[in-house]
Amino acid sequence: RHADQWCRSFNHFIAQCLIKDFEARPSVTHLLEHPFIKQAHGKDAALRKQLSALIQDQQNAGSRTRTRTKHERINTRKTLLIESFPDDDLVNLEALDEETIITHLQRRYEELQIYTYVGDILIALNPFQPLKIYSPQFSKLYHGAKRSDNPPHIFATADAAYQGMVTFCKDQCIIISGESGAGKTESAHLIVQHLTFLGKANNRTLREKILQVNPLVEAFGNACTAINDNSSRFGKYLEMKFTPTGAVMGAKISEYLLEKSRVIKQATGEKNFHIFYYIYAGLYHQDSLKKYRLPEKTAPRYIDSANSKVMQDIVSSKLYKDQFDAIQDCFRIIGFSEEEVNSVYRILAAILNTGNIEFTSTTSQHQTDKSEVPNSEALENAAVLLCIGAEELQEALTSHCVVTRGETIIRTNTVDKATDVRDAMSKALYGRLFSWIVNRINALLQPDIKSCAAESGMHVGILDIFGFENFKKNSFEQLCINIANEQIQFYFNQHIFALEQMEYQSEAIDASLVEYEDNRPILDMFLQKPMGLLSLLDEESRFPQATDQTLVDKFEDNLRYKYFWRPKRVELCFGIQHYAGKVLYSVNGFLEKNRDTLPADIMVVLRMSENKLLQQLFSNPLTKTGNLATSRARVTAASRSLPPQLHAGRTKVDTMEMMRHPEETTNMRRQTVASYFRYSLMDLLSKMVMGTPHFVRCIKPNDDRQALRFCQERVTVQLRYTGILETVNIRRQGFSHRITFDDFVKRYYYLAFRAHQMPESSKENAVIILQKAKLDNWVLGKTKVFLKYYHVEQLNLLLREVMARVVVIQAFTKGWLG
Ligand code: AOV
Ligand code: MG
Repeated sequence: RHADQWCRSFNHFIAQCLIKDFEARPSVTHLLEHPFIKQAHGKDAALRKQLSALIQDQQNAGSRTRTRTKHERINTRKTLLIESFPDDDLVNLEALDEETIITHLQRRYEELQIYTYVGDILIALNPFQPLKIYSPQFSKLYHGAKRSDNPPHIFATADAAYQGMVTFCKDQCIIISGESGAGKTESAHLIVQHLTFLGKANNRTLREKILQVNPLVEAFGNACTAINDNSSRFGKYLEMKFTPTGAVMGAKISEYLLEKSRVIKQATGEKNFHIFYYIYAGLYHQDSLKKYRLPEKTAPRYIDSANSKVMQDIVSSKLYKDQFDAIQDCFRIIGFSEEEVNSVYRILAAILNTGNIEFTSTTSQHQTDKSEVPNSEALENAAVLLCIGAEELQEALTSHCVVTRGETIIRTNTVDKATDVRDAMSKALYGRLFSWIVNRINALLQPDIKSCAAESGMHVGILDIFGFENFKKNSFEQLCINIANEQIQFYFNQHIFALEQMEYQSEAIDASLVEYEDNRPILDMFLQKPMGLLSLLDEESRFPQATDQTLVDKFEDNLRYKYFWRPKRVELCFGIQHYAGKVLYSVNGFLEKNRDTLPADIMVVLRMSENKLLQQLFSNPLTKTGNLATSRARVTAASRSLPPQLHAGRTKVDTMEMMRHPEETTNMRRQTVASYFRYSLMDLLSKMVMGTPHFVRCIKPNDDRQALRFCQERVTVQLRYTGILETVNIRRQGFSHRITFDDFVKRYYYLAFRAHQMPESSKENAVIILQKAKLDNWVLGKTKVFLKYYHVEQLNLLLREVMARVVVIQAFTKGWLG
């Protein structure tokens, strides 16, 4: 009788174990393959009944959240019922070592399960092939579903953000990170897609508009690099705004640090911003190249620096032309006027023509080097397109005014100088055009202010920046990009760390037990004032006599960090040990790029344009800065009417001062790219910390962009530096398992109590079990037992042993073993 009673409670226990297991791994096959079930299935009717009810329950629960029509159901099964597994979440794995994690990810990747959770973080492996898991059916499937209902998915993360926003009335922020080509931008698109699906806008047009934002901005801000054919060359924070009930009502983009230098020059094998090729192809097929004064035979230098077959590509590629049509649609749907679009094309064509302006050297009667424009076609084209005078443009390119002690002098530019001014003008035109487009989109997608909801609305922000880069040659752009990535990494660390700490504190456990290294010292090395790298760069940029050599010497003398080194054999280079790896930077051009000067003379000419858009780009609507700039420009303009004999250079002046980009000459007087960058980072960070964060970590499985190729080494490195392994390690080193007293006692009471006497779920009983299992180093919180990973391993081992004994006894008493 006693044995019988014992068996019943044992059955109950086994069923409980199976239910737990089944919840984590809702696969019927798996359950039926369980050794106990296999053995018991045919012999224990009560258990059989219980199990089939359970399976039925699970299936019903599953199908409730799944699609409705038969067709959809079949489709979804086919594509999606690659079942959920316990390793959907790495934190659930019993063994948390690197090798196990990598093996799991590899197996999943090979089964095209590109998404995996690590706690609340989503890992996304780039599949490098289109997957059929992003249709509206999938959006439906993930809509409001429990996380364990479906395999991990980017839609689940988007959904969690949306639900979090609606439920807690709090802004959310999805931070997508990963190195170049890892899939951040694609992920951002998918998130926007799911959010537009969720935030059913009352008017369809708004939804359509929002979906066009990314493609449009990316046509202007993305380009083909050595690593990624569609590489983001700017950082983007897209806020999708919702009403309190969760209907989408608008959007706003903030852009960060566009890589303007790409307009004038690209590294070998790389290209200019997409839009240049799109419009060239589009205008070619529309027979409008002439109208925009673009050459028909050879492509302009800015888009054909390597003397490649660009023109052939443009003419023959249907892709470029299709993209042009798509961009036209984007402009139209978002609401740009035809006149505006036309002006945008004119400016782009003007930039291309500007790049074709050449200078030759002549010697004036005063023996100063002077530059001239021998063939004025490109210059005239640019001037016509910009609606400015060709002569004024030429003058602004080949000479400059300086004001000193109340005297205005015009000095001639050397060929090199004139070339620099030309390129500075192109960069300024493009940079300002880009910002204008972004602002215009924001204005067109602004929530309707008349509706009161606008004020009480909330948003989900999506951060997609340029990923960590390490090319053969790295310059100022890479430095900024990598610092931005350091900052995001820092935020990530902070968040994970803070979460851990909070959990410890709420359980009244000593939080100093959570320990790990972060990348703060590297960030300090860059951002600290006045001795951080960016400050040193700014300081050096202020000296007109500074050279690459003095700059790199200054870095070496002042940056006493283990993360900085100066390679002996490579001149004018310095190395940084970033969180994501070692990068060697060449300081060549750092100073110029940081100063980013646009001569006032050019400003003046462009401001006199008859084109409305251009006037807008170069006017200063706000701030005192504007007044300063205008007054300075006025002085310069006035100086043009001076008699020619006064034009020759006489006095030594601080030309840098005069050449300072007026808008950027704020109260601090010298606004450099570095200081603007620092400000942008702060701005970005402040946006991020305002919302509840959700992290997506994109991983590049191989460097050849091959589908299904999983390079263990590459993945390990990325997992390590993104802190995924660190996160897992924190858990591993700290108390990886936190189990409520109730759960703990229910799960392990067999180890200390009689099987049929389930004890009360108390802290005391938990301690009795832990002591009986001869464990130490565990900690008790207010409601939970904090265990190390090896405690759990030990407990499970003990439990299995006890169970094995029990199974034998039970089998014996039931006569299963004959
Ligand atoms: P990135 O944004 O992380 O790089 P992208 O999002 O542009 O990288 O992804 C690079 C390429 O990988 C894309 O053009 C796609 O071909 C492919 N890809 C990425 N994610 C997916 C996906 N979910 N499904 C199918 N293909 C995908 V950079 O912007 O360079 O840092 O600056
Ligand atoms: Mg990108």
